[in-house]
Amino acid sequence: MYRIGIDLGGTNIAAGVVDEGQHIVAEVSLPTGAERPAEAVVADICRAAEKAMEKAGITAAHCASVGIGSPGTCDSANGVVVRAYNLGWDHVPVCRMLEERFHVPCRLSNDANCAALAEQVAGAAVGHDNVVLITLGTGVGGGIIIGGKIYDGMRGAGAELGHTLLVLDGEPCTCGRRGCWEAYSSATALIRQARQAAAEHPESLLAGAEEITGKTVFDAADRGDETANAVVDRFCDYLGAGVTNIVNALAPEVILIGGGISRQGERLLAPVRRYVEKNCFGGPEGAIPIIAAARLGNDAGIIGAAAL
Ligand code: BMX
Ligand code: ZN
Repeated sequence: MYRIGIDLGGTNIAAGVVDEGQHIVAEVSLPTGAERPAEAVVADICRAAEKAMEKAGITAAHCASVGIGSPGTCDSANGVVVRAYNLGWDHVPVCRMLEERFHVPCRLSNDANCAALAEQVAGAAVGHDNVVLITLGTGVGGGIIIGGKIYDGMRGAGAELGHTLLVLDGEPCTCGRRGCWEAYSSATALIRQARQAAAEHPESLLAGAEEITGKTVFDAADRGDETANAVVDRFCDYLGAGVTNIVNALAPEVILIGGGISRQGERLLAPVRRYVEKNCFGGPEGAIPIIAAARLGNDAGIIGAAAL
């Protein structure tokens, strides 16, 4: 039997057919067109899934289930996307809509929850039952696996680790509050921090860069640029502080860091590990988890959604 996994994002819909060995055997991606009504987006989710099945040479009759990962608050028990501001979705009963089309059970969870589940069943956290994954992208996504299962709290509103407080009265967050971890540790936040530093240090490579991306900042740091190194060091401290909060709250066995910035590997991970060892409750003798990069990259959304 196969399962369909759908990774719904603000920019793209990716649908994949996943086999029993957790491999994506066929995948189709379409633009989300989030400015359209939810019905039109769901119609394209179905179209992407159908095209992926066609590519794999199967039909819905060969599939046991459909799973979908969406940004925002997802009521997984009822299959409803409660709120996803980047999609403009408010109480969209996406599972019912997909079940009507494919006549197989549909499961829904938040995008980062799906990525965490994927890493646990097929990625960097295989063999561990208590795992936290954070994704550093436009925002900071959080996925918590406890006892091998997604934990997202009442009405699926939990595990929003990006919106735990890091700085009282701090930087504004996309959620309307201030000082959320997301406002310090997302790729968006890193770019903002680099732009500020570039304005203060016109001699820096960052000031000369045509466009600042997360990679530009790390590249300039690699080339010995002091300003860029200071930005990266501070960014790692913010990340370390947030990871320390997770260790103190949950002491999971593994904490994985995903998203584009995680490709920086040890330049990011080593300072975060040092920060946690120095600052977590219990110190170096405390419950220091494995802190590593996520492994599945863009495939995590599809594999995790299918695994729901
Ligand atoms: C936001 C929030 C989370 C999501 C996270 C990562 C919305 C629409 N999104 O904190 O639910 O998991 O972003 O999303 O409320 P990404 O866009 O960075 O991948
Ligand atoms: Zn927030």
